[in-house]
Amino acid sequence: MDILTRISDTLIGGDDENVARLTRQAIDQGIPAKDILDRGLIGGMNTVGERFKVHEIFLPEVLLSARAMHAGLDEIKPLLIRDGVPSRGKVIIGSVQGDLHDIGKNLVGIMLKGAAFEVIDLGNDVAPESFVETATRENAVIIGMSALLTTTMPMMGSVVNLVREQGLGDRLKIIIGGAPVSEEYARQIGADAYGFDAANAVDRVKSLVGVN
Ligand code: B1M
Repeated sequence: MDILTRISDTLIGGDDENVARLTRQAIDQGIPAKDILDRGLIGGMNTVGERFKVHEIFLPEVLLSARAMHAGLDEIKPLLIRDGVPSRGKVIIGSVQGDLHDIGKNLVGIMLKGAAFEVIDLGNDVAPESFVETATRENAVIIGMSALLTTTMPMMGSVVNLVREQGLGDRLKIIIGGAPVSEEYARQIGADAYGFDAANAVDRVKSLVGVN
């Protein structure tokens, strides 16, 4: 069995220590971080999602897999982040109010740091006011929101409305993402961009602030 399949299987089994160990081993073998991420870690997490949906596994198992995912991400993070590069601007990120899913959001944060943005991560379950107050105080150029639940998606619209009400829309752009979100939804609520994955989020943020 190749090492990426082993990472994926071990993540599905929720074994964080061995996911970290295998991820280090894959790095040592020279496998690109993007492959470890896409085929090993995210691949495993997608299977977890499918099994959870059909009630083959339950929340405790999903939580263990999420912990294992974070353990793997911690190992590849240094490969995705470039230090000491001048900042291209501040980005405020968070999972919206009511939403505790943070793996995708964390990944977006890591990739943005890798593209030389200064990232302020507000964590999960972030109130609309908190996004906007922090962005104003920090003079941020972007707010990035993640939602994984159809029930929490509408909070994104609340943030867009707050930004508009406060007349900040000219200098503060909004990008949204997460499994139930779409380009169409972004248009509907008046967000400036939608990112379908973390790498695409970086491309969209770059074009919003006008850098290559
Ligand atoms: Co939950 N969960 N969960 N869960 N969970 C989903 C989302 C679900 C689809 C599972 C399913 O039924 N198949 C389902 C949602 C159904 C729906 O609303 N349509 C669901 C449910 C129902 C729930 C609970 C309600 C379950 C319950 O309590 N009965 C509950 C809600 C808790 C809450 O938030 N209030 C719940 C809880 C949990 C855990 C806490 C156990 C755990 C989260 C742990 C954590 O995040 N620390 C968890 C997990 C792990 C999942 C699944 C299995 C995996 C999510 C994940 O991390 N994927 C998920 C099933 C699935 O998505 N297949 C599921 C990997 C991650 C890299 O992908 O986050 O999609 P993702 O991010 C992607 C893109 O979406 C994008 O980039 C990333 C890839 O590069 N992206 C952005 C994300 N944010 C972006 C922002 C951007 C741009 C791109 O710009 C700013």
